[in-house]
Amino acid sequence: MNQNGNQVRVDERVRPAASGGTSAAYFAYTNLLSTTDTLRSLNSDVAKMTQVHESYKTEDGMMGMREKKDIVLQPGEEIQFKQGGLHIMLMGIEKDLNSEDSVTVRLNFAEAGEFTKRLPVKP
Ligand SMILES: [Cu+2]
Repeated sequence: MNQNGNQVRVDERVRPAASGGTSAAYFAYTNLLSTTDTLRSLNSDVAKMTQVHESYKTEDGMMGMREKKDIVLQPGEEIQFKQGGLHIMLMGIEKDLNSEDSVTVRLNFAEAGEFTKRLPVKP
């Protein structure tokens, strides 16, 4: 929520990247079930490895990021993957990602099953 009480929308996109590099995917997902759900695994069609990362401040004030495991969503809870926060990290990019390409990210939940998201590549 922002200060007006409106839901903040995530700019859905994947960052451009060169083959062999890394990229990140940004979007939001809401648990529409009436039960708690857990993210079991994720993958994408353009990367060798796909992980949920969190951004954090290191002891010397630098920004770092690390894998975030145990993603648990309460009923109705929305998770936002966005720049500077939780994000989907795409590692080992297998081809150049340029504007107007699109990328598929799949999230696998214990309860909701597979959720597929198609995202545009945008700087
Ligand atoms: Cu990351």
